[in-house]
Amino acid sequence: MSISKQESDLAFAHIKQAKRVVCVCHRNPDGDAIGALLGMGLLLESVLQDIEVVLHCLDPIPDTFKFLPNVQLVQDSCAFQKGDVLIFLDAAEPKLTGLDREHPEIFTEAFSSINIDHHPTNSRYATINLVVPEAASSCEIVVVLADLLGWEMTSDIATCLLTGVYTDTGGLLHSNTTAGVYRTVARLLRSGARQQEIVKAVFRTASLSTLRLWGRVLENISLTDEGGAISAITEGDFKASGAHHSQLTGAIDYVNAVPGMRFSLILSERGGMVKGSLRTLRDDVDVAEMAGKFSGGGHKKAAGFSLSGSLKPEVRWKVVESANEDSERVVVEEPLANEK
Ligand SMILES: [Mn+2]
Repeated sequence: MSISKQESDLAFAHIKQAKRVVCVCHRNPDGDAIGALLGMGLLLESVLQDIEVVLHCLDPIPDTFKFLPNVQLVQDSCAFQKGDVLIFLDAAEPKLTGLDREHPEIFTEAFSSINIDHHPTNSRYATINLVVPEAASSCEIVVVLADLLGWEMTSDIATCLLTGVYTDTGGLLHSNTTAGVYRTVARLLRSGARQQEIVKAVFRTASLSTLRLWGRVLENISLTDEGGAISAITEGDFKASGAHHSQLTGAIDYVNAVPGMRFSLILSERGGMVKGSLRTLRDDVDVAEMAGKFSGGGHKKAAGFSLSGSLKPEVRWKVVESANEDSERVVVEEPLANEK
């Protein structure tokens, strides 16, 4: 883990000069974004007596994470002012915050900013960039920063940060779960992180609409000649299941479970865009590179992209010779994408 004492001191020097600190995580927030946002917010509140701390996320917090402390304080708008110090969390690029168009000034030298992230594609857009690609989650970097600065870790803060560690490692199951991750988990548990609360809310709770949506994902899986397990979800599927786009999170791991595949992909329609989520279990496949071909990015084993457009179903037919001599041939239908 590679942030130095100098870097953490420098970051804190900027924070102390703020009139106000605005913490911002990426839009469509996941557990790591929310955990880092809330954990950082609580840490700052306890160390900054006279400086206001604002928590910002452009999109609503998914119900899954509503159990976290202070979640009701997250705002979806902010009037940025001179003297604000920005802390960006888990956001690889300015556009992922959703603020780059309406508030481009916060990404310029007019504002002091700190960028805490673990995505290797991070464009280092802030004044101070605490970017650690070896970290499995942004929450781990917040833990290191807090420990370097000697900030107190309460049970609430540890619960927020452990949520990010758990979600970005798929419950400590992904290949990014290093010894360092387990050390961080132990460190957070010692500070009173409420592990079972997280497990229950994040990994053992699914609404009926989520289960119905995932049912469609699983039903629509098809396998390609290139070794991909692919599923597709249309706006119609979202509507029929009553699920929001965010409820698709996690379904990819089941698509990725088909044995012998090189990669898995879920395509989903959302408001004139098609989002692609890519995963692989293999060391010789780089899905970040695949996502890059569609102007996306991410990690070697988990990546994504977003294109404008919609999904068009396509059916491919293939004649295969029958092993059984009684019947002359068998026609196999291979739906490539969702047929609804
Ligand atoms: Mn993350």
